[in-house]
Amino acid sequence: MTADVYTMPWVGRIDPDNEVDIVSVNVPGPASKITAKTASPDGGLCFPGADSFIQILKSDGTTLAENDDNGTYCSTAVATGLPAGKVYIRVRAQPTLDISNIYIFPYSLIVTIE
Ligand SMILES: [Ca+2]
Repeated sequence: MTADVYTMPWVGRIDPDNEVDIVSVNVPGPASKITAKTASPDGGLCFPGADSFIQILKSDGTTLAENDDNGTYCSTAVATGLPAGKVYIRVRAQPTLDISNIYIFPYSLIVTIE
């Protein structure tokens, strides 16, 4: 899986429409918890045109956790019990939306490892 290595702060952009961003994160294990959430670029709430969808993936592409809306149009996914190694975070527009050229938006990605 091709991915940029996550660094904090992370501001990305879904552009063009239907773009998918993937970043990698190393967790220390043996039972790590990772929380990945999107926000607006300034860390605030997402708005209807910035409707992100987030997934935490294993290196084989298996989904560990995913979320569309966390109470706003932003997304928060949490995966627990992770062994040491690399996980991937995939951000895209909410996938059931198919209206072209509307869901182009910047976002920030906040990753916490415990
Ligand atoms: Ca959403």
